[in-house]
Amino acid sequence: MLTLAGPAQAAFWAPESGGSPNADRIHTLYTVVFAVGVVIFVLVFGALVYALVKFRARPGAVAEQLHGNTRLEIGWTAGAAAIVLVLGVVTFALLPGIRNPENSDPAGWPIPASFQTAKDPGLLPPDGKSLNIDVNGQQYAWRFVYPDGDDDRTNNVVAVEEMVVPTGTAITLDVRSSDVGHAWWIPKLGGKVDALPGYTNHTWFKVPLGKEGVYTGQCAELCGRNHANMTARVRAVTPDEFTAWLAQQKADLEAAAQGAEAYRAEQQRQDQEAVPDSADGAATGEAGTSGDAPAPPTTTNPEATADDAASQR
Ligand SMILES: [Cu+2]
Repeated sequence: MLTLAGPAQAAFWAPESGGSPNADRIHTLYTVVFAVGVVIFVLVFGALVYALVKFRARPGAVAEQLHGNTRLEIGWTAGAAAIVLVLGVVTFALLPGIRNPENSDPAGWPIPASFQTAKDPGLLPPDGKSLNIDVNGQQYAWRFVYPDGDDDRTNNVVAVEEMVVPTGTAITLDVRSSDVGHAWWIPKLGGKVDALPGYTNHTWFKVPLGKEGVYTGQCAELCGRNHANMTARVRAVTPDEFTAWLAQQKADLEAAAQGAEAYRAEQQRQDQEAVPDSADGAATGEAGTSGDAPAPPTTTNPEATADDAASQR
């Protein structure tokens, strides 16, 4: 009864689909292969059951001795070859649409030209424009870094666990890991992609306009004791909502940077106020013994360090 329940059936015959064209094509491919398999199953088992019943042993019957049937043997060899050929042609016809990103829709999110990353053109849609998000797996969460127009990842908008994306827009992903092997998988948005340390894999998806919503998935590679809690989530919003979300994240980031700046300035001011104490201590030859004064800033002498290293050798 559990296996017959609707949700259990959702991805039983073929992977889930409906969130991105590549997932839909994977689903189509599975359906075609499955249908061919069902036809072969019915034919083979039908012939087997028919032969078992029709030619079963009867008292007094003598089995006919025969050898080979050239027409039949040529037939099933050619038939098998034709089946493999059909499956191969269908697969290779659908593969490019699964692998290669599609252009954004005209009503998709307008991607700023500065957001374009230097990427192999084969990993970008034909028009060369995508919203490229860095997906980093780490025990036990996914971290998403959005582009901001420069080459480094400093001060970029970051999301953890939930990726927010605009609909109707080509999203390309650089999938990496900072510790062990993970696998990125949101079934409705396409196939699994390994997230490996020291290597970057690529995938893409495009949630159709009007299909806004939350698409869930799960780390698909056993990555440690908390692997089961390493969920993945993509929230697809309208392009306008995405513009607002990105602006809000950016504003929060700047507010946090300003807060940190103000905190550092305050700390520096307090340190400077405390300086006279330690200067007195130094003057009387008691440096390092005055209890409440902060230690004077230490400077690293690169030559001394090099000498130390040399003497250790
Ligand atoms: Cu994982």
